[in-house]
Amino acid sequence: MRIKKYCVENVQEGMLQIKRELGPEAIIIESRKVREKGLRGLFAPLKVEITAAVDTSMQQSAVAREPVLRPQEHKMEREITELKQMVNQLVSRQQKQSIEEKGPFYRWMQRLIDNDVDPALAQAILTEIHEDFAAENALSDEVIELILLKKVRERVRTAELTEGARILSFIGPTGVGKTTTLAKLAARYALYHNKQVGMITIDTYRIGAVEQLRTYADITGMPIEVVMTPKDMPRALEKLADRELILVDTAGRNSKNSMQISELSSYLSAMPGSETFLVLSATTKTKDLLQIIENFRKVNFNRMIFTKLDETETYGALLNIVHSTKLPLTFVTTGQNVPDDIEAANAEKLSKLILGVEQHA
Ligand SMILES: Nc1nc2c(ncn2[C@@H]2O[C@H](COP(=O)(O)OP(=O)(O)OP(=O)(O)O)[C@@H](O)[C@H]2O)c(=O)[nH]1
Ligand SMILES: [Mg+2]
Repeated sequence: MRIKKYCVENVQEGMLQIKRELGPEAIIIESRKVREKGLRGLFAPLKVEITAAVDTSMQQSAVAREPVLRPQEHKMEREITELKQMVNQLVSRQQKQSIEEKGPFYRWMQRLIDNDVDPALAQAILTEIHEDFAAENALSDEVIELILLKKVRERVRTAELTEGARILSFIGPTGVGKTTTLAKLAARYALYHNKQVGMITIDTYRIGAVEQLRTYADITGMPIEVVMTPKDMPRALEKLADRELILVDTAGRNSKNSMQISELSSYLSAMPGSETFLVLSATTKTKDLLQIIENFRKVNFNRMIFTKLDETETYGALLNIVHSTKLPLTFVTTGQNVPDDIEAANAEKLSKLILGVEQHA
């Protein structure tokens, strides 16, 4: 008996090689998909490893006795038929695995990219999985999905508000939902946490902006202070001295306007100890979000809020941004209703959205 292993591109190529080297009597003992070792193997097509065997004593005697030994011929015919069946089975199995041929993680890479995860980040995550689990022969889809969820979850930083937080400021580009988010939080802290809440608005750019917040303040009976210059800030804070929580609204800034950003910075410097939220919309492209973050860096924001999760189908941008800023997400908002459409950021839930395992409810 002679046994030999062949590592080939596909079954057909393997069969030809086996036939050439071992003769038509060779039978296939085992065939499996294998991946090249190392990084190269991550996206390279899978190879086929075929173990074939041939009974060498039979090979020799078959040639010598062929003209007279009809039962032997019969056996060979049967073996060839079996061989053909085996090849057919292998070919159909190979077709089923055609996606896998592009690499076992190709499909998952595609899934992450389809959900707007930055390709470089997607590749880094999958390379990590590949390295951690290189020893495992074949991971089932279910297992890969669980590992992926864990890897994404590890990167989605979330952090609840600290107990002692008293001043919360909301900054960000125009129209992302700063005022609405502030109103949601004000109502929730007042209603559900029995906090004495006050508001400050330094949104003096837009006509009607002060009125928007004043309307919410009137409905909830909360005091509101309008601040026109950074110098007015201490007085406003003093007026709200009895408040346990002060929420500060700011005008949406075009982050490309560095004058506006510097001005915003001086307002925030007048509020030491402020928890400053950069409010971003989940509907904004990653590239634009990265630029916005860069432009707002001067203002020392230390947390983020993503709004309008209800207005998009893909959530990869959240992962890209949290990963890039290394700053935590504290809240996400999911609609226009005040105060209902806001949630504490939950890494478990967000990673399912990012991976497209769950849709936003
Ligand atoms: N669908 C959806 N709409 C939202 C959400 N949050 C806010 N909005 C809407 O977005 C629009 C703008 O909201 P604002 O709160 O005025 O935004 P802003 O950031 O304060 O805007 P400026 O002060 O002009 O910069 C409003 O129509 C809100 O109802 C959300 O989570 N989902
Ligand atoms: Mg506003």
